[in-house]
Amino acid sequence: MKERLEKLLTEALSELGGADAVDAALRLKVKYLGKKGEIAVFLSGLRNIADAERKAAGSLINKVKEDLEREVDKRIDAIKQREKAESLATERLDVTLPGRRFSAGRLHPVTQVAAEIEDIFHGLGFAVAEGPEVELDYYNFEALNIPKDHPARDMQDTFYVSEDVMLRTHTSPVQIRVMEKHNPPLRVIAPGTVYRRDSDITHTPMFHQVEGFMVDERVSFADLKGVLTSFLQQLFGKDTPTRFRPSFFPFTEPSAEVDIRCVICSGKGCRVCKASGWLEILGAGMIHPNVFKSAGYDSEKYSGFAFGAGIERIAMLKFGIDDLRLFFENDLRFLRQF
Ligand code: 2NL
Repeated sequence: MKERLEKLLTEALSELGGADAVDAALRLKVKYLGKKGEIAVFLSGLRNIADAERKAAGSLINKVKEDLEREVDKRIDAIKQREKAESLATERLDVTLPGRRFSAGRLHPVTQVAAEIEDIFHGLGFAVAEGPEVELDYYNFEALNIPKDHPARDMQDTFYVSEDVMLRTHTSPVQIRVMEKHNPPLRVIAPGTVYRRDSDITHTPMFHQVEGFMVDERVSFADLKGVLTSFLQQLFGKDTPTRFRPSFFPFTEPSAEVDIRCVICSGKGCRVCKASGWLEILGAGMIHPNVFKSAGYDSEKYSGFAFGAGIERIAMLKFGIDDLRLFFENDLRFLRQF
Protein backbone atom coordinates (compact mmCIF):
# COMPACT_ATOMS: atom_id res chain seq x y z
CA MET A 1 0.00 0.00 0.00
CA LYS A 2 2.87 2.30 0.83
CA GLU A 3 4.26 2.03 -2.71
CA ARG A 4 0.84 2.68 -4.27
CA LEU A 5 0.43 5.74 -2.05
CA GLU A 6 3.86 7.08 -3.03
CA LYS A 7 3.09 6.47 -6.69
CA LEU A 8 -0.20 8.35 -6.27
CA LEU A 9 1.60 11.28 -4.64
CA THR A 10 4.21 11.43 -7.42
CA GLU A 11 1.51 11.31 -10.10
CA ALA A 12 -0.57 13.96 -8.39
CA LEU A 13 2.37 16.31 -7.97
CA SER A 14 3.38 15.93 -11.58
CA GLU A 15 -0.16 16.61 -12.78
CA LEU A 16 -0.31 19.59 -10.47
CA GLY A 17 2.91 20.92 -11.99
CA GLY A 18 1.15 20.95 -15.37
CA ALA A 19 -1.89 22.84 -14.09
CA ASP A 20 -1.51 26.47 -15.16
CA ALA A 21 -4.96 27.84 -14.34
CA VAL A 22 -6.84 27.98 -11.05
CA ASP A 23 -9.76 25.88 -12.31
CA ALA A 24 -7.39 23.11 -13.51
CA ALA A 25 -5.78 22.99 -10.05
CA LEU A 26 -9.22 22.86 -8.43
CA ARG A 27 -10.21 19.94 -10.68
CA LEU A 28 -7.13 18.03 -9.46
CA LYS A 29 -8.08 18.84 -5.86
CA VAL A 30 -11.42 17.15 -6.46
CA LYS A 31 -9.84 14.22 -8.30
CA TYR A 32 -7.42 13.40 -5.46
CA LEU A 33 -8.87 14.93 -2.30
CA GLY A 34 -12.60 15.01 -3.01
CA LYS A 35 -15.23 12.85 -1.27
CA LYS A 36 -14.99 10.22 -4.01
CA GLY A 37 -11.34 10.98 -4.83
CA GLU A 38 -8.25 8.78 -4.82
CA ILE A 39 -7.34 9.43 -1.18
CA ALA A 40 -10.90 8.53 -0.13
CA VAL A 41 -10.45 5.15 -1.86
CA PHE A 42 -7.37 4.49 0.27
CA LEU A 43 -9.17 5.53 3.44
CA SER A 44 -12.13 3.24 2.79
CA GLY A 45 -9.64 0.38 2.06
CA LEU A 46 -8.45 0.67 5.69
CA ARG A 47 -11.20 -1.62 6.88
CA ASN A 48 -9.60 -4.54 4.99
CA ILE A 49 -6.29 -4.05 6.73
CA ALA A 50 -5.28 -6.13 9.77
CA ASP A 51 -5.99 -4.46 13.10
CA ALA A 52 -2.31 -4.26 14.02
CA GLU A 53 -1.36 -2.33 10.89
CA ARG A 54 -4.42 -0.15 10.49
CA LYS A 55 -3.26 2.72 12.67
CA ALA A 56 0.09 3.11 10.89
CA ALA A 57 -1.54 2.82 7.49
CA GLY A 58 -4.13 5.45 8.45
CA SER A 59 -1.56 7.98 9.55
CA LEU A 60 0.46 7.35 6.37
CA ILE A 61 -2.61 8.10 4.21
CA ASN A 62 -3.37 11.21 6.25
CA LYS A 63 0.20 12.47 5.84
CA VAL A 64 0.00 12.07 2.04
CA LYS A 65 -3.41 13.76 2.12
CA GLU A 66 -2.05 16.72 4.06
CA ASP A 67 1.04 17.00 1.83
CA LEU A 68 -1.18 17.01 -1.22
CA GLU A 69 -3.53 19.62 0.25
CA ARG A 70 -0.60 21.91 0.98
CA GLU A 71 0.83 21.49 -2.51
CA VAL A 72 -2.50 22.20 -4.23
CA ASP A 73 -2.97 25.40 -2.18
CA LYS A 74 0.60 26.47 -2.92
CA ARG A 75 0.02 25.86 -6.62
CA ILE A 76 -3.19 27.91 -6.62
CA ASP A 77 -1.41 30.80 -4.85
CA ALA A 78 1.41 30.67 -7.39
CA ILE A 79 -1.03 30.70 -10.33
CA LYS A 80 -2.91 33.68 -8.87
CA GLN A 81 0.31 35.60 -8.32
CA ARG A 82 1.46 34.94 -11.87
CA GLU A 83 -1.91 36.05 -13.29
CA LYS A 84 -1.75 39.29 -11.29
CA ALA A 85 1.80 40.03 -12.46
CA GLU A 86 0.73 39.40 -16.05
CA SER A 87 -2.26 41.75 -15.84
CA LEU A 88 -0.10 44.46 -14.23
CA ALA A 89 2.38 44.16 -17.06
CA THR A 90 -0.11 44.15 -19.94
CA GLU A 91 -3.11 46.23 -18.76
CA ARG A 92 -1.29 49.51 -18.40
CA LEU A 93 -3.27 52.75 -18.15
CA ASP A 94 -1.55 55.77 -19.68
CA VAL A 95 -2.67 58.57 -17.40
CA THR A 96 -0.78 61.10 -19.53
CA LEU A 97 -3.15 60.61 -22.54
CA PRO A 98 -5.20 63.76 -23.30
CA GLY A 99 -8.87 63.53 -22.16
CA ARG A 100 -11.82 63.45 -24.54
CA ARG A 101 -13.01 66.96 -25.33
CA PHE A 102 -16.62 67.94 -24.62
CA SER A 103 -17.92 70.61 -26.98
CA ALA A 104 -19.58 73.41 -25.04
CA GLY A 105 -23.30 73.94 -25.61
CA ARG A 106 -24.98 77.33 -25.54
CA LEU A 107 -28.27 78.91 -24.61
CA HIS A 108 -31.10 78.86 -27.16
CA PRO A 109 -31.53 82.32 -28.77
CA VAL A 110 -35.02 82.59 -27.20
CA THR A 111 -33.48 81.87 -23.77
CA GLN A 112 -30.74 84.43 -24.42
CA VAL A 113 -33.22 87.16 -25.32
CA ALA A 114 -35.46 86.29 -22.33
CA ALA A 115 -32.42 86.60 -20.04
CA GLU A 116 -31.49 89.97 -21.57
CA ILE A 117 -35.06 91.25 -21.08
CA GLU A 118 -35.00 90.07 -17.45
CA ASP A 119 -31.66 91.86 -16.93
CA ILE A 120 -33.00 95.14 -18.30
CA PHE A 121 -36.15 95.03 -16.16
CA HIS A 122 -34.11 94.01 -13.13
CA GLY A 123 -32.22 97.28 -13.65
CA LEU A 124 -35.58 99.11 -13.70
CA GLY A 125 -36.56 97.62 -10.33
CA PHE A 126 -38.78 94.77 -11.55
CA ALA A 127 -38.88 91.29 -9.97
CA VAL A 128 -39.49 88.08 -11.96
CA ALA A 129 -42.54 85.88 -11.29
CA GLU A 130 -43.57 82.48 -12.63
CA GLY A 131 -46.80 80.51 -12.59
CA PRO A 132 -48.57 77.41 -13.96
CA GLU A 133 -48.76 76.68 -17.69
CA VAL A 134 -51.97 74.71 -17.18
CA GLU A 135 -54.31 77.41 -15.97
CA LEU A 136 -57.86 77.99 -14.80
CA ASP A 137 -60.33 79.87 -16.99
CA TYR A 138 -60.67 82.37 -14.16
CA TYR A 139 -56.99 83.46 -14.23
CA ASN A 140 -56.49 83.17 -17.99
CA PHE A 141 -59.67 85.05 -19.03
CA GLU A 142 -62.24 85.97 -16.39
CA ALA A 143 -60.00 88.01 -14.07
CA LEU A 144 -58.56 89.82 -17.10
CA ASN A 145 -61.90 91.31 -18.10
CA ILE A 146 -62.18 88.99 -21.08
CA PRO A 147 -65.93 88.31 -21.27
CA LYS A 148 -67.41 84.92 -22.15
CA ASP A 149 -68.24 85.99 -25.72
CA HIS A 150 -64.84 87.58 -26.49
CA PRO A 151 -63.14 86.27 -29.68
CA ALA A 152 -59.93 85.51 -27.70
CA ARG A 153 -61.86 82.76 -25.91
CA ASP A 154 -62.79 81.06 -29.15
CA MET A 155 -62.05 77.33 -29.29
CA GLN A 156 -59.86 78.19 -32.31
CA ASP A 157 -57.25 79.90 -30.14
CA THR A 158 -57.18 77.97 -26.88
CA PHE A 159 -56.05 74.46 -25.99
CA TYR A 160 -58.70 73.30 -23.52
CA VAL A 161 -58.08 70.54 -20.97
CA SER A 162 -61.66 70.74 -19.73
CA GLU A 163 -64.34 73.42 -19.64
CA ASP A 164 -62.53 75.38 -16.92
CA VAL A 165 -58.91 74.29 -17.46
CA MET A 166 -56.64 75.23 -20.36
CA LEU A 167 -53.05 75.83 -21.45
CA ARG A 168 -52.41 79.50 -20.70
CA THR A 169 -52.65 81.69 -23.81
CA HIS A 170 -50.56 84.49 -22.24
CA THR A 171 -48.62 85.03 -19.00
CA SER A 172 -51.10 87.59 -17.62
CA PRO A 173 -52.57 84.98 -15.21
CA VAL A 174 -49.20 84.97 -13.42
CA GLN A 175 -49.67 88.67 -12.73
CA ILE A 176 -53.21 88.18 -11.41
CA ARG A 177 -51.80 85.56 -9.03
CA VAL A 178 -49.07 88.00 -7.91
CA MET A 179 -51.67 90.73 -7.24
CA GLU A 180 -53.82 88.27 -5.24
CA LYS A 181 -50.86 87.51 -2.95
CA HIS A 182 -49.13 90.90 -2.67
CA ASN A 183 -50.17 94.49 -2.16
CA PRO A 184 -48.82 97.52 -4.09
CA PRO A 185 -46.31 98.93 -4.74
CA LEU A 186 -45.42 96.21 -7.26
CA ARG A 187 -43.09 95.99 -10.24
CA VAL A 188 -43.07 92.49 -11.73
CA ILE A 189 -42.38 90.79 -15.06
CA ALA A 190 -43.68 87.34 -16.03
CA PRO A 191 -41.71 85.66 -18.82
CA GLY A 192 -42.76 82.19 -19.94
CA THR A 193 -44.15 79.65 -22.36
CA VAL A 194 -47.66 80.15 -23.74
CA TYR A 195 -49.93 78.11 -26.05
CA ARG A 196 -52.35 78.94 -28.83
CA ARG A 197 -54.20 76.77 -31.34
CA ASP A 198 -52.51 78.38 -34.29
CA SER A 199 -49.93 76.97 -36.71
CA ASP A 200 -48.64 78.56 -39.92
CA ILE A 201 -45.49 80.34 -41.16
CA THR A 202 -45.76 83.10 -38.54
CA HIS A 203 -47.49 81.17 -35.69
CA THR A 204 -46.42 78.17 -33.62
CA PRO A 205 -48.73 76.46 -31.11
CA MET A 206 -46.12 77.03 -28.36
CA PHE A 207 -44.17 80.25 -28.03
CA HIS A 208 -42.79 82.64 -25.42
CA GLN A 209 -43.99 85.86 -23.98
CA VAL A 210 -42.93 88.40 -21.45
CA GLU A 211 -45.53 90.46 -19.69
CA GLY A 212 -44.98 92.99 -16.97
CA PHE A 213 -46.82 95.45 -14.80
CA MET A 214 -46.33 98.20 -12.27
CA VAL A 215 -48.91 99.22 -9.65
CA ASP A 216 -48.73 102.00 -7.08
CA GLU A 217 -50.56 105.19 -6.13
CA ARG A 218 -50.51 107.67 -9.05
CA VAL A 219 -48.80 105.50 -11.68
CA SER A 220 -49.50 107.28 -14.97
CA PHE A 221 -49.30 106.78 -18.72
CA ALA A 222 -46.09 108.87 -18.55
CA ASP A 223 -44.58 106.10 -16.35
CA LEU A 224 -45.66 103.54 -18.97
CA LYS A 225 -43.99 105.56 -21.73
CA GLY A 226 -40.84 106.18 -19.69
CA VAL A 227 -40.31 102.55 -18.60
CA LEU A 228 -41.09 101.03 -22.01
CA THR A 229 -38.99 103.58 -23.93
CA SER A 230 -36.03 102.92 -21.63
CA PHE A 231 -36.53 99.16 -22.04
CA LEU A 232 -36.68 99.32 -25.85
CA GLN A 233 -33.65 101.60 -26.10
CA GLN A 234 -31.59 99.29 -23.88
CA LEU A 235 -32.71 96.30 -25.97
CA PHE A 236 -32.33 97.77 -29.48
CA GLY A 237 -29.88 100.67 -28.96
CA LYS A 238 -30.24 104.06 -27.27
CA ASP A 239 -30.94 105.93 -30.49
CA THR A 240 -33.83 103.69 -31.55
CA PRO A 241 -36.95 105.85 -32.12
CA THR A 242 -40.20 104.57 -30.59
CA ARG A 243 -43.84 105.50 -31.13
CA PHE A 244 -47.05 104.79 -29.22
CA ARG A 245 -50.30 104.21 -31.15
CA PRO A 246 -53.80 103.89 -29.69
CA SER A 247 -55.07 100.31 -29.55
CA PHE A 248 -57.49 98.07 -27.68
CA PHE A 249 -57.07 95.26 -25.15
CA PRO A 250 -59.88 94.10 -22.84
CA PHE A 251 -57.55 94.27 -19.80
CA THR A 252 -56.20 97.82 -20.28
CA GLU A 253 -57.77 101.25 -20.81
CA PRO A 254 -56.42 103.25 -22.52
CA SER A 255 -54.35 100.78 -24.57
CA ALA A 256 -51.43 101.30 -26.91
CA GLU A 257 -49.25 99.46 -29.37
CA VAL A 258 -45.58 100.36 -29.29
CA ASP A 259 -43.39 100.44 -32.41
CA ILE A 260 -39.66 100.84 -32.92
CA ARG A 261 -38.01 102.28 -36.03
CA CYS A 262 -37.40 99.35 -38.41
CA VAL A 263 -34.08 97.70 -37.46
CA ILE A 264 -33.66 96.42 -41.03
CA CYS A 265 -34.15 99.58 -43.15
CA SER A 266 -33.91 102.33 -40.48
CA GLY A 267 -37.29 103.67 -41.63
CA LYS A 268 -36.78 103.75 -45.38
CA GLY A 269 -39.35 101.00 -45.85
CA CYS A 270 -38.66 97.34 -46.55
CA ARG A 271 -40.25 93.88 -46.73
CA VAL A 272 -39.93 93.27 -42.95
CA CYS A 273 -41.71 96.52 -41.91
CA LYS A 274 -44.08 96.24 -44.89
CA ALA A 275 -42.85 99.62 -46.20
CA SER A 276 -44.08 101.43 -43.03
CA GLY A 277 -40.64 102.08 -41.53
CA TRP A 278 -41.90 100.85 -38.12
CA LEU A 279 -42.05 97.48 -36.33
CA GLU A 280 -44.70 96.61 -33.77
CA ILE A 281 -42.94 95.29 -30.69
CA LEU A 282 -45.16 95.67 -27.59
CA GLY A 283 -48.76 95.94 -26.47
CA ALA A 284 -49.44 97.98 -23.34
CA GLY A 285 -51.94 100.09 -21.44
CA MET A 286 -53.25 101.29 -18.09
CA ILE A 287 -54.66 98.33 -16.12
CA HIS A 288 -58.48 98.19 -16.43
CA PRO A 289 -60.46 98.89 -13.20
CA ASN A 290 -62.23 95.54 -13.63
CA VAL A 291 -58.85 93.76 -13.45
CA PHE A 292 -58.02 95.60 -10.21
CA LYS A 293 -61.43 94.57 -8.89
CA SER A 294 -60.64 90.86 -9.56
CA ALA A 295 -57.33 91.28 -7.75
CA GLY A 296 -59.05 92.89 -4.79
CA TYR A 297 -57.33 96.26 -5.30
CA ASP A 298 -59.06 99.61 -4.81
CA SER A 299 -58.93 101.21 -8.27
CA GLU A 300 -59.67 104.62 -6.73
CA LYS A 301 -56.44 104.37 -4.74
CA TYR A 302 -54.16 102.49 -7.12
CA SER A 303 -53.30 102.74 -10.79
CA GLY A 304 -50.85 100.83 -12.93
CA PHE A 305 -49.66 99.96 -16.38
CA ALA A 306 -49.09 96.57 -18.00
CA PHE A 307 -47.47 95.38 -21.20
CA GLY A 308 -46.81 92.23 -23.18
CA ALA A 309 -44.42 91.18 -25.94
CA GLY A 310 -43.55 88.04 -27.89
CA ILE A 311 -39.99 86.85 -27.23
CA GLU A 312 -39.54 85.02 -30.57
CA ARG A 313 -40.52 88.17 -32.43
CA ILE A 314 -37.97 90.24 -30.50
CA ALA A 315 -35.29 87.56 -31.09
CA MET A 316 -36.08 87.56 -34.85
CA LEU A 317 -35.65 91.33 -35.04
CA LYS A 318 -32.52 91.40 -32.87
CA PHE A 319 -30.76 88.59 -34.76
CA GLY A 320 -32.22 89.19 -38.23
CA ILE A 321 -33.99 85.79 -38.40
CA ASP A 322 -36.73 85.66 -41.05
CA ASP A 323 -38.43 82.33 -40.24
CA LEU A 324 -40.09 81.66 -36.85
CA ARG A 325 -39.96 77.89 -37.35
CA LEU A 326 -36.12 77.89 -37.08
CA PHE A 327 -36.48 78.39 -33.31
CA PHE A 328 -38.28 75.08 -32.90
CA GLU A 329 -36.36 72.79 -35.29
CA ASN A 330 -33.28 72.51 -33.02
CA ASP A 331 -30.93 72.34 -36.00
CA LEU A 332 -27.46 72.71 -34.48
CA ARG A 333 -26.20 74.58 -37.58
CA PHE A 334 -28.77 77.27 -36.74
CA LEU A 335 -28.38 77.24 -32.95
CA ARG A 336 -24.53 77.44 -33.09
CA GLN A 337 -24.76 80.88 -34.72
CA PHE A 338 -25.93 82.56 -31.50
C1 2NL B 1 -49.42 91.97 -26.57
C2 2NL B 1 -50.23 92.72 -25.61
C3 2NL B 1 -50.53 93.10 -23.31
C4 2NL B 1 -51.09 93.20 -21.01
C5 2NL B 1 -50.57 92.52 -22.08
C6 2NL B 1 -51.90 92.84 -18.73
C7 2NL B 1 -51.82 92.03 -17.62
C8 2NL B 1 -52.57 92.31 -16.53
C9 2NL B 1 -53.40 93.38 -16.53
C10 2NL B 1 -53.44 94.16 -17.65
CL1 2NL B 1 -52.49 91.30 -15.20
N1 2NL B 1 -52.72 93.89 -18.71
N2 2NL B 1 -51.14 92.55 -19.79
C11 2NL B 1 -51.56 94.50 -21.20
C12 2NL B 1 -51.50 95.06 -22.45
C13 2NL B 1 -50.98 94.36 -23.52
O1 2NL B 1 -49.97 92.33 -24.31
O2 2NL B 1 -49.37 92.33 -27.70
N3 2NL B 1 -48.75 90.91 -26.15
C14 2NL B 1 -47.92 90.13 -27.00
